[in-house]
Amino acid sequence: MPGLIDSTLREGAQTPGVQFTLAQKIAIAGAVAAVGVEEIEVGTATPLDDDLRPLMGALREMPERPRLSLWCRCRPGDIIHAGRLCPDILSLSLPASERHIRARLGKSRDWVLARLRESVALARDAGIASLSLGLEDASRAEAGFLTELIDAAVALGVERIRLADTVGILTPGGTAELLSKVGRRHGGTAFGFHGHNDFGMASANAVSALEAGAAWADVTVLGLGERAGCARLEEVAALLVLVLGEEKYRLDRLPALCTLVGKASGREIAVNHPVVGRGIFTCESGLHVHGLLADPATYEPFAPELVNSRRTILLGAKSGSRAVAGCLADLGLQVSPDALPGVVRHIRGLAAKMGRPLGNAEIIDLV
Ligand code: HCA
Ligand code: CU
Repeated sequence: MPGLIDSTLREGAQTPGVQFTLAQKIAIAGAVAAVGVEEIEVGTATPLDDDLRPLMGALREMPERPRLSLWCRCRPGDIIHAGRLCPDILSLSLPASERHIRARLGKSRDWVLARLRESVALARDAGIASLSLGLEDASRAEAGFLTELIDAAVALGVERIRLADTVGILTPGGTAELLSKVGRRHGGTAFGFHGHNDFGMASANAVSALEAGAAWADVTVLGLGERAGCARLEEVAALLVLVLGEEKYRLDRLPALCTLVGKASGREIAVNHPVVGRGIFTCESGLHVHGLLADPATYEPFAPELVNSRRTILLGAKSGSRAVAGCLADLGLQVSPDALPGVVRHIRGLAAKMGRPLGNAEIIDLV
């Protein structure tokens, strides 16, 4: 599988209220590259963005850099501008659904097909070697027209075609069906998938697209993006490595990347955020603590150290005697088997009264 395209600097930067500085953009790209992501969508090609030229210049100097792409509307001025910025690949974007073509733009299908031909020709004239076509709202496009658009793009030699689930309405099964269908018709073309998270399906859909033969899936750090955002880099990369066995991303770099993007975007990272939440390896309930002490894999899908974290076992109102015995042993405290039930009762009672689990010092005091 070729891999992931991080769009934190393009779609992520569109998030309401998010405004990265040039220095932040350079730092984020460096941290994304450190994870081993294959391609970075650096921004939207438009003469209105003063950061793009210095940003592309700085990123081109990165050692072992990912491929650098730009996203671009099919406007002549923007395409010519993109050519001057020399991306490794330019992603031209056009709407595929009736709603976007007619209601938003007041145009026709023929207009879209004509724009595609003109834009590809203009991009080639501008010296852009590799082209991607992003089909906006592909998940709601009429099937026949979607096929017509893809056929036209393939005939024009577009190297990659990206299907966007712009309003996040696909299920993982529907995503797989869509990608398998286009893949069957155009075996030689690389397909990409860009999924939104309006129903919480974005990361699952990204994985589903890859499993169904997509070469590329778009992601953003912390799922930044319009509305509920996009597929999350940290979730998709961790699943690819830890469940599907693709040993190509450095997961220990994810916490630093997410912290950096969290600060730059003003977003808190939830305690239970998959992969990088600070509470995901904390356990208090007796049943789970017992399992973890016997064999961590009973209740952990992967070792915390793989994502630079560690396990925390709390003693509280839900703790059982094995958890208490295990924790006391860890703290170097000796309690006879006869006294253990009383200690457990005390710990549970005190924790319930305080409404929180006990810290080490409180446990030592109590014992
Ligand atoms: C947007 C556009 C887009 C484009 C995707 C693409 C979408 O809403 O800003 O060109 O591949 O989600 O449709 O991000
Ligand atoms: Cu999008």
